[in-house]
Amino acid sequence: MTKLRDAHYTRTVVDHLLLGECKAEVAFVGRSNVGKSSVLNAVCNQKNLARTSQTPGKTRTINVFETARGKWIIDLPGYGFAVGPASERNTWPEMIENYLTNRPSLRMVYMLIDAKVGPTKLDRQMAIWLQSKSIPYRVIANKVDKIPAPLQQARRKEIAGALGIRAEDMRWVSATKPIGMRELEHEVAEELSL
Ligand SMILES: Nc1nc2c(ncn2[C@@H]2O[C@H](COP(=O)(O)OP(=O)(O)OP(=O)(O)O)[C@@H](O)[C@H]2O)c(=O)[nH]1
Ligand SMILES: [Mg+2]
Repeated sequence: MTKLRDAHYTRTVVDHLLLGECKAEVAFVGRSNVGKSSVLNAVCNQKNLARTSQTPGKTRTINVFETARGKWIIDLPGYGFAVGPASERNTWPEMIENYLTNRPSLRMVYMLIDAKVGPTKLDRQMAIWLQSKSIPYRVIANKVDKIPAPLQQARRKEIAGALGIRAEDMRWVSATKPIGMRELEHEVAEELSL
């Protein structure tokens, strides 16, 4: 058990400048519908902390969840799925980019990949961009429950290979089945020095 289980919603903003300071934070990024909000909930062992949906484009704002005083977990909008008015669509990537490049307290970005879909072109671009900005990130393959058990090892290597990282350096989780989530919980708690 970690303090992540005490996490509670604190605020929603559309501009990182309105966030204020904190001691440490981690954030989830990835394609729309990859399961960022679901993984956030699962890692905190809570069902309805962040809003989830079967329809891509559910999270459209920067949402803050506090686990202990000044220790935040951030749910971000997804990328790669355009819905809504053009003006709103255009603000998504910028909102994410501005957030990621302007938070000195950001300890780790968890970049989610759909284990079944594999890394998309946008996922690879995001990884390269994070590297170019020296933003610490870790790749998490989610929805691994969709991969039959005998194929999982090969799939894991394949996804890591496509991203140019070692399979051991990538987390392998499911937000809906109990796979990999407790390890991730401890890792996040450590990043936040909880
Ligand atoms: N089978 C399976 N489904 C999952 C898993 N994680 C999330 N889902 C489903 O995927 C859909 C999208 O989940 P969300 O958590 O809303 O995804 P998101 O990345 O936050 O999406 P946006 O907010 O739109 O960017 C929901 O129907 C979830 O139930 C998983 O590990 N396995
Ligand atoms: Mg979401």
